[in-house]
Amino acid sequence: DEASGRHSYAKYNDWDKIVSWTEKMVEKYPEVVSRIKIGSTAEDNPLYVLKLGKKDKEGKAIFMDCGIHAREWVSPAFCQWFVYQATKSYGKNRIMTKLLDRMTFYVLPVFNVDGYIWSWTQNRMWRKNRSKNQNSTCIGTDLNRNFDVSWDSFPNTRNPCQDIYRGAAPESEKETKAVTNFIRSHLNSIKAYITFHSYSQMLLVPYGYTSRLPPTHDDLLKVARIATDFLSTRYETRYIYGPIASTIYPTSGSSLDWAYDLGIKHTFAFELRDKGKFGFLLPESQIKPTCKETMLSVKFIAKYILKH
Ligand code: ING
Ligand code: ZN
Repeated sequence: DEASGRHSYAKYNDWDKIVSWTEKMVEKYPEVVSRIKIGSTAEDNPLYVLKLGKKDKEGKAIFMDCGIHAREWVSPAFCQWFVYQATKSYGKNRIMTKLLDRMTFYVLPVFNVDGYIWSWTQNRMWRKNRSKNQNSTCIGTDLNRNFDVSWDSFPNTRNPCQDIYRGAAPESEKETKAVTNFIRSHLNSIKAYITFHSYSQMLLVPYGYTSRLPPTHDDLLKVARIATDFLSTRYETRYIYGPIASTIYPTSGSSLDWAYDLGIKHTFAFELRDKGKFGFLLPESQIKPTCKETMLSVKFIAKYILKH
């Protein structure tokens, strides 16, 4: 039974295991890890951010979230891997030590907790959160259409029975609100926003709501190019990169566009493995390789942020 046994970085972990894992990380590495409850979900589960970095320092910060979509299980697996690698290399690996000494990583390992639980217990292919909708018996809002950026400009997000339902209003969802409040209150330090999805093997930059290119497009594209080059060095995994609208499809109300227009100049969305053979049902044997190659990209982005 998948739900029994211990937490493992090589397996998909259910929500209960992830919660006890967050506690364990704080206990094991109190100098560099703390846990912040940024809010709670529609079904009253806690939303936890792990704060990584040497205590009592100012400095630049990077906000990362995983699991905004329930069925994309390799995404939370990556956030757990990132925290694991960062903590265990602190004081051992020169680059990671420097990063944690000088900057802060805010890691939200599961954004859509209620949906994640639902995908484990009821419907493996669930995407949205689990909040009730008025005037519809269909459940859930797509949290990645619920942000206050060009919200509602695409009519295909208006149907509560669809997987890409935008919600009743921008930030109507408790999960969205918790994240946007947290980011807004740390805007002085947050210099980059990275969100992890699966699947497609892409590294996306703004915008999704328009085919217009953002003012810092050249810089974003350069970072994306080098980041995907680093990623491919480990297993030759091919990623494509570019703006959301032209690389995957046009979308409105996404966290990436919202974070960029809020003023966070470095925003990236990973679409992790694979390209469709297994899709959301990526075998556990691919978790570690996916995490290892992605780590190279994220470390490069972090180093770039520290320098610029
Ligand atoms: N893909 C993303 C989605 O929300 C995306 C693509 C990423 C759009 C970032 C906008 C911003 O549709 C998946 N697989 O969820
Ligand atoms: Zn997704």
